[in-house]
Amino acid sequence: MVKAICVLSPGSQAAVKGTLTFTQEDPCSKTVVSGQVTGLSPGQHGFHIHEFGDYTNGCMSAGSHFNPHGKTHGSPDSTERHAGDLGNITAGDDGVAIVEIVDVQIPLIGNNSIIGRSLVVHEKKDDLGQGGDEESKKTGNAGPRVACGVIGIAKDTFPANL
Ligand SMILES: [Cu+2]
Ligand SMILES: [Zn+2]
Repeated sequence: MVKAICVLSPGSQAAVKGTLTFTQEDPCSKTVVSGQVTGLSPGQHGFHIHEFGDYTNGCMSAGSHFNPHGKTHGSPDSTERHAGDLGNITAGDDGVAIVEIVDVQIPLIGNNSIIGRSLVVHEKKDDLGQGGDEESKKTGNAGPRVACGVIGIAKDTFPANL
């Protein structure tokens, strides 16, 4: 099993914090993302893998949505989506979002591994490409990046598994 971890760093809202773990059993299995994000405004927030693991100028340096197949932005359930499109997470009135996502397009092993890229949490809801404007097909109109973090190899992954 390969395991990766992402500790969120501040973006446009310093109060947003979180730790997410990523696990993939073998090259054919889906990746499981689990953990929690706190300090959010109640409601839905766009949740994506972005292309660069770069925090030089904060979350803006993470680049665009991870898109190795040249697709347009969409829902995680759609065939027309960026690989990094994980939809939305939902915070309760306490500002806490519990994350439990299983996805086939964000491998930790092999080509298109997301290790070394970034996870970004947005201020607004991702419209999943259904917003009817041009931006919807690029970013889902999810707005500012409230927090982000680089996805790194976790200590209980053996290098031989990568
Ligand atoms: Cu994003
Ligand atoms: Zn996207």
